[in-house]
Amino acid sequence: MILLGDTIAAIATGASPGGVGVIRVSGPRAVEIAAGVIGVEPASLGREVRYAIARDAAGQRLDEVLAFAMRAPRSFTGEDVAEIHAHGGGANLAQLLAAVLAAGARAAEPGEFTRRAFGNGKLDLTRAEALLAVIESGSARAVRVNQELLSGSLAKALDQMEQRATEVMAEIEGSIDFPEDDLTLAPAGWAFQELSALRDQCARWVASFSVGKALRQGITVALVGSVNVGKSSLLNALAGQHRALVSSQPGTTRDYVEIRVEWNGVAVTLIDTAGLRSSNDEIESAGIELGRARAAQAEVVLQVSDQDFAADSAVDSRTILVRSKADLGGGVSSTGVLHTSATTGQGLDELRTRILQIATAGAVDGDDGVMLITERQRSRAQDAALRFGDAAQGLADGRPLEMLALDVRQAVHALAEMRGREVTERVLDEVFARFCIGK
Ligand SMILES: Nc1nc2c(ncn2[C@@H]2O[C@H](COP(=O)(O)OP(=O)(O)OP(=O)(O)O)[C@@H](O)[C@H]2O)c(=O)[nH]1
Ligand SMILES: [Mg+2]
Repeated sequence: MILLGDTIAAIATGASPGGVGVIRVSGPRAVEIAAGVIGVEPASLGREVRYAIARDAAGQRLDEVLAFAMRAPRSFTGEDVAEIHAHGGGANLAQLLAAVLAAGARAAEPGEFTRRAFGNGKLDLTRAEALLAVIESGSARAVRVNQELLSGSLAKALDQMEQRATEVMAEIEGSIDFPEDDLTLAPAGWAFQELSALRDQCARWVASFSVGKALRQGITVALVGSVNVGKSSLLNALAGQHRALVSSQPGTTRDYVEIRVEWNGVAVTLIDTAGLRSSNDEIESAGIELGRARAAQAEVVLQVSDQDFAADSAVDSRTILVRSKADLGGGVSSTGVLHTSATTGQGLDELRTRILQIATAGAVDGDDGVMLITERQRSRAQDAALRFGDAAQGLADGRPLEMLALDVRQAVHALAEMRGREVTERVLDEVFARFCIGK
């Protein structure tokens, strides 16, 4: 799809004051419009960078700039692009952009440059999403993961998977008239192995999404338990800072207290809550309620107690049983219970590890290093996993080959959607609306 659109322009650099700010212009008239503002034609990149004085329509001096052009299709968007590098500063750049718009460009929509790049086949949707993720990365680890995807690792893995699925489909369709002749379609034959492997691969990608999510948004961990069991002390010890009040008086914590830390590149918000007990104090009861509500939304809950847990204490998958004050002795180990001490630091490393394990569902990333980073990718991978699984099962059960072929075709369709092929304009609108203007 070639977008024969108009010419768009935007400030491409961040909002905070910087030494340099860039106005990006893209479209058929990009070079001509930039030339109108800076008084000379920007030379193509690789030849020369032009130094010039930018002026508005009335000839008023705006700024000293450097400018160059990238000619279609050898640019980010695949169109003619001109970049004007000016001094930074929001007001300064806004004046320059106004001059570019007055010269005939239209103000770009959020993500419109990247959308044009996508439309011109410069990157697929997984790379466009990775690009947004790189920009939004909040930690070094997030940058590494997102850069990997931006380099096209998921796109490449999807290509290979589509290739394999297409081969299986050809095999199935080729045998629809003569199924009995084909050993590869026997219940445990080659096609079954392939379909099962494809299903498992997609399922691993789905599992990797929670890691990506933890990386992007961070996780919250709530400490709950009775009064005086050492929740606030544990929070301080985990965070390595004295943040929450600690005292031997039961009911010390009334409001909830939050601390943000970074473990292993994952942003973790620790939430200390008011100790649970029945109370006639209105304020304390309200605090307990607040804590309860906050804990209900947390990815991980630390159930803290300074007494031994009953051997059959049932917990859900997001809860860790933490036996506190282990330095005082007397604790009896039971499976799944972690013994810690805020005083000596015992068990804290293990606790951090377990928290991260829960938040990332145990998976680090797909074994091919691929990690899904958007809900859109996750849902398409989930769909493909289901269809591949149905096809494999159908083969084992001897279902009609026409139905299996349909399953595989739908799986391939889901993979194509992941890459951004065969998707509706509405899906694209949603993806690119999350970008900032100028990207
Ligand atoms: N020996 C020992 N004492 C601890 C430890 N952790 C906490 N304590 C003591 O236990 C008492 C209660 O600690 P807090 O951290 O305030 O307990 P809490 O659960 O936040 O209490 P509330 O906010 O009242 O619900 C204090 O006297 C702490 O010094 C520990 O690991 N070892
Ligand atoms: Mg407390």
